[in-house]
Amino acid sequence: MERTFAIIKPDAFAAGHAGKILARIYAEGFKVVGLKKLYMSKVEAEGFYAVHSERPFFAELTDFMSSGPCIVMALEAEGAILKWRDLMGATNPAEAAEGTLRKEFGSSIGENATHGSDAPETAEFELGYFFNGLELL
Ligand code: YYY
Ligand code: MG
Repeated sequence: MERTFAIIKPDAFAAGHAGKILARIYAEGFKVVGLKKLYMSKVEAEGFYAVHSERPFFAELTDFMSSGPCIVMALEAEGAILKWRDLMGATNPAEAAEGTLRKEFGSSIGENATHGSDAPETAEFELGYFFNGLELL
């Protein structure tokens, strides 16, 4: 079993899509081993996305991620990292496949409804950034 880190981003949360996204997560066979609602500060968003700090979209991205509440999750499944990336779809909702979460709930490349770790090392960093071990059950 593998674990990945996922976020229902502020756009999707504010639009009231969290319930539908969670229903998809369960329907696709993920186990939700951690879940909490939080309101990221700008500094917390910058730390989370530190890998993108030199990218031109960094300021916009971290403003957006600290613009409202979101839901952070630890998801468990066989091949959870790729499985969740597949369910989310492409970064740009306009290029995301039919039936993916970003296609259904994303509105632009910046406001794309969900986040998912892209590799085992990033999953480990991201899970540890928002959860302590006792919170993952
Ligand atoms: O992993 P993923 O979220 O699919 O994309 P990343 O390339 O890691 O970028 C992180 C985040 O940054 C993306 O979800 C939206 C935003 N972003 C952007 O606003 N503009 C871009 N050209 C690329 C990414
Ligand atoms: Mg990424």
